Amino acid sequence: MDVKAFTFERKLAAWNIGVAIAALAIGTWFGPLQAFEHAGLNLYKWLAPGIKSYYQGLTLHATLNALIWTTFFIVGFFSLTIPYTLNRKLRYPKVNLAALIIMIVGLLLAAVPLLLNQASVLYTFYPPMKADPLFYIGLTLVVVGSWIAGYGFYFTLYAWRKENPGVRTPFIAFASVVTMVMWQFATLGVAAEILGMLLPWSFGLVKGTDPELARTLFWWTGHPLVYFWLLPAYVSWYGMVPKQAGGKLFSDTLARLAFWMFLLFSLPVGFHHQYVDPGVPAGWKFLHAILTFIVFLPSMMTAFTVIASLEMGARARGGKGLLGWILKLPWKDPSYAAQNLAMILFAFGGIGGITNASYNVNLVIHNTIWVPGHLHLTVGTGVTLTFIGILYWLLPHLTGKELFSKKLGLWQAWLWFIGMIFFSNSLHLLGLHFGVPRRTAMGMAPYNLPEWRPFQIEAAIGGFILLISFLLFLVNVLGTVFASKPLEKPVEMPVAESVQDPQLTPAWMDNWRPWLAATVLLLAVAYGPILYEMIRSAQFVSPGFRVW
Ligand code: HAS
Repeated sequence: MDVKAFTFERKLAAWNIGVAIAALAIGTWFGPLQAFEHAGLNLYKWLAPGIKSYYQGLTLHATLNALIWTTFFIVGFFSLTIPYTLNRKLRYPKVNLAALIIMIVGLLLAAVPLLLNQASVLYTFYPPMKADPLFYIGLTLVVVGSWIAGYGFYFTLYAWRKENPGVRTPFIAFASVVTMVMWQFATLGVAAEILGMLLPWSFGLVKGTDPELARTLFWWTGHPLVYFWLLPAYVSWYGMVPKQAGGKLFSDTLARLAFWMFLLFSLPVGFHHQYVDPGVPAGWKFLHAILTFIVFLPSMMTAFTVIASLEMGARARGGKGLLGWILKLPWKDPSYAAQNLAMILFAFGGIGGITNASYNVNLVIHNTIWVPGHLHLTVGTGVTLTFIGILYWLLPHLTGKELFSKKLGLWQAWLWFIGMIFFSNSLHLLGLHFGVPRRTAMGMAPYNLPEWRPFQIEAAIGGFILLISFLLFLVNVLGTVFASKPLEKPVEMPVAESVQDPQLTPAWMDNWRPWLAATVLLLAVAYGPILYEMIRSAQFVSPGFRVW
């Protein structure tokens, strides 16, 4: 592949990823501040009057990290993975450029009320909390921009398929496009919520809103959102990490099947976030619980396939024994180490996910600080540490410069791993044993009990280690961009070959129609009747509240 032919795609990726890292660099600071506040050390007072409260900080933290860092990184990453593995330039580069511009405009618009404390509604923006209209407009533009980026990718794949009839789509391009299509379906819920309900309400065009309907539309998007974050990490775990480990993708067919299953089952599961909502009948919660247990399966298939692929690589490097091969994995490569450490903690996040999905256990942990424990193992480590690991080869690839320091990269990955163990362990225990609430400035809460303190201090220690880890990452990014030597030999995107010739993968695994039809059908069954009923009986009576 001639990388020079992809100059536009590389610039596009660099811009997207630059914005993503900038968002992470701002959003991350608030994480340790929250952990310190819970442990009784309130540093927020030093940020006043700029940042007015814990809740403004928490909104900035989750919006910038969970929504902005991820979305920009993913769109930037796919701007390379799709053209590179198809060996074809983007079909309509202007479409993808327009997408980037719209996303940046959206981000800037949303930033204004966020920074002015006019939208401290947390990243789930549940009504009846009401934000400034600019916040909703900004988020809408970020989502619309990501749709347009998706259209650019679909046109590219479509053109490639016409030029290569009968050829199986290369796995990485295939999996990247499936992710964007899933996102397209997923975001219909939040689009309906914002455009149909929240925006007119925040402009004062309608007096009231219906929080239950809004929450349901939100979680139509909210759960698949987590797979939108996860699947690009899986693209790397299936398609790139085996190459870095010296191995091959264990099964092209199994990998594709996992992605099709994610398209089908990521979407109709939103009610597992609403088990305690009184307005949702039990039968619908049951259906979504069953579907949630099904969406667990492609992740188990991923665990099996990825570990098998890594084992093959390690054995090819001389690894022996039942587990001894693990030592032969390329642990000294920061890109590899970060991603493997991310996988290990993600497995624990997955176990927590199944706990959450189980109705009666969910009643114990729902709205407790256990949930942030879960989400920091999944999006905060499985996804974010993987993206950081990807950046350890991607930054040199994009800048043409050596990674500033491999050693710093390794320290960063291990410190993240260790810090997150402390942090998430204490959050899980606080939630499970004591029912400590999430999203609460515990330092101010009169009911904060002394026996919670040791765990809160453990979380603060974890938060501090994570902060150090993040600073090392930033030094490596800035060092690579501004102070590193030019590469002697270009760094290429690692692409793992498959053990089995992809051409032998059954044709129906590369045929979009049945999978798209099944997705629409399943969505219609899992949401159609209940949404009809909710819309029919909606009560748009709740005024907006500003609780911060
Ligand atoms: Fe979740 C809440 C259920 C996965 C993120 N989740 C959240 C929230 C977030 C989130 C952000 O059912 C909070 C939302 C809010 O603000 O209210 N989650 C699940 C289930 C899964 C799951 C069943 N979650 C994720 C992922 C996330 C994420 C992925 C982000 C990326 N989650 C829930 C539920 C709630 C919830 C309820 C609501 C709780 C409540 O009451 O509020 C599953 O998909 C997980 C499957 C994962 C696995 C792990 C597979 C392991 C792999 C690695 C293998 C490699 C290894 C390395 C071990 C089965 C693939 C080997 C090592 C070598 C050395 C070789």
